[in-house]
Amino acid sequence: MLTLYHYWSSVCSQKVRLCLAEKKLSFDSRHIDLFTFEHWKPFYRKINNKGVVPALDHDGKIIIESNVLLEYLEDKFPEIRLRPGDAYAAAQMRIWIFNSEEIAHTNVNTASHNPRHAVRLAQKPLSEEKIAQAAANCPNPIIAARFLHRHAHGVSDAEENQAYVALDYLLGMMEETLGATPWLAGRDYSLADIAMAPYVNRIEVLKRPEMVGAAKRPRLAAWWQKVQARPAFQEAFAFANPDKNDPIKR
Ligand SMILES: N[C@@H](CCC(=O)N[C@@H](CS)C(=O)NCC(=O)O)C(=O)O
Repeated sequence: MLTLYHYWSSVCSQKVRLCLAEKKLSFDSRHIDLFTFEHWKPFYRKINNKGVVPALDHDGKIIIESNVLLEYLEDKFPEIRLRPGDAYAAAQMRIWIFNSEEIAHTNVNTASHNPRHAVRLAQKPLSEEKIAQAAANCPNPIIAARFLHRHAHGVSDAEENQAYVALDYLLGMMEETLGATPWLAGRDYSLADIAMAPYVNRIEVLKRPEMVGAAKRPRLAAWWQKVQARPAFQEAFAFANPDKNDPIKR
């Protein structure tokens, strides 16, 4: 049995939901509300002591880290293949998975703070005491420090601009790759495309959607259309937000 601990619009959760949907695997859903700090509550700390989603429980065994989860699902459920058989193509796939962690994740997180995370937190303002308490419950000092810093100062224009510079660089590499092959790791859709799709989805709703538009990056835009047309994409991204008052809709 598969139980996924996830948040509806978290990019890392979307990655895993995409992989599960492509492989036609059903799962029990445990939605963890990041904006009421459920991911730092004692029950979830036992599941993922890094204080982040997602986490997967597979027959009582817990696996964390979205990119590790993608390969775990591929190894355990290989009937529908999402890793190229060819070693070179598999290496390309892993480079894109690595890029998704090294470049996409950090910078999308930075660029998402002011227009999304801060907006949500402002909906239900918390006393300074409650904020300090939430951070104290976070098991991961890196995340706790970032949370407190951003609560106090937000993300500066300089930090945001730097994040977009990094993302632009990454999207440029995608455009180049997609000039040579139809998918990121070669001729077949793979975990590489799954690892990158949620970030492209997010960039489209942030402040510089033109970065993924057809005028600037025609191959990337065509790839993005093909990704969205997949039934698994529709399924994974249709996961409804339980909080109907959330001002963020995608
Ligand atoms: N490397 C981790 C990153 C997980 C991560 O940062 N998850 C975000 C959502 S996409 C999260 O839970 N953030 C909570 C927080 O920063 O408080 C993975 O790929 O699973």
